[in-house]
Amino acid sequence: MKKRATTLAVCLFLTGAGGVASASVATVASGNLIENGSFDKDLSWWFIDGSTPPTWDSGTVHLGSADTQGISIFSQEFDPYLATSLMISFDYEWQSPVPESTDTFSVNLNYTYGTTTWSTRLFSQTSTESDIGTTVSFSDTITLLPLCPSIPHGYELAFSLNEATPENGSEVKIDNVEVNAVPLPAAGWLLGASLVGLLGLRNRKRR
Ligand SMILES: [Ca+2]
Repeated sequence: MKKRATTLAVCLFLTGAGGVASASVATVASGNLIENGSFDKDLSWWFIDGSTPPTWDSGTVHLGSADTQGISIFSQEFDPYLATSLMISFDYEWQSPVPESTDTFSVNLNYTYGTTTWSTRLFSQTSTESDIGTTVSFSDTITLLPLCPSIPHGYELAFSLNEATPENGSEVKIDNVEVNAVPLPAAGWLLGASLVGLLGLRNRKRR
């Protein structure tokens, strides 16, 4: 009974603080939650997939290539710990030449609970919309569902390129992938502490 009360308090705390992104104090997790997001030496830590798998080149990862057709995918799972908001950023650059067909570059945030996966599209761009040869920095803050630490959960950041034809296929270069937890405001932690205290007190009185 006591264990259940404590778990409930932690979940309430997360719900109460959900979605607030502001100043200082209590950090949930510090630093980049993604491993090898700068692709210094290779593609280690990344899951590589698709009919035309990505390749490593000079400290960057490349989706697709000039003479391929198919899907190119790379992804990485991470644990947001107690974060309720994440700042996700990366740099991308469409390589020349201009593809003859319309190809699509997409980035998704996937959340798996049990056997169900939810997918949020963070970014999508076609080759005809692209600014070929220019490095563009993407950055966005995503509010997560309130997480209860006692429930298994998993997040995955996934990049993909869909190439329609092999004639002048697309190639997208990616670098500096970062996922950082947005710190909770101090008030959220105080609320959590007081809820745990209240539930603890109620438990003691029942005995
Ligand atoms: Ca790099």
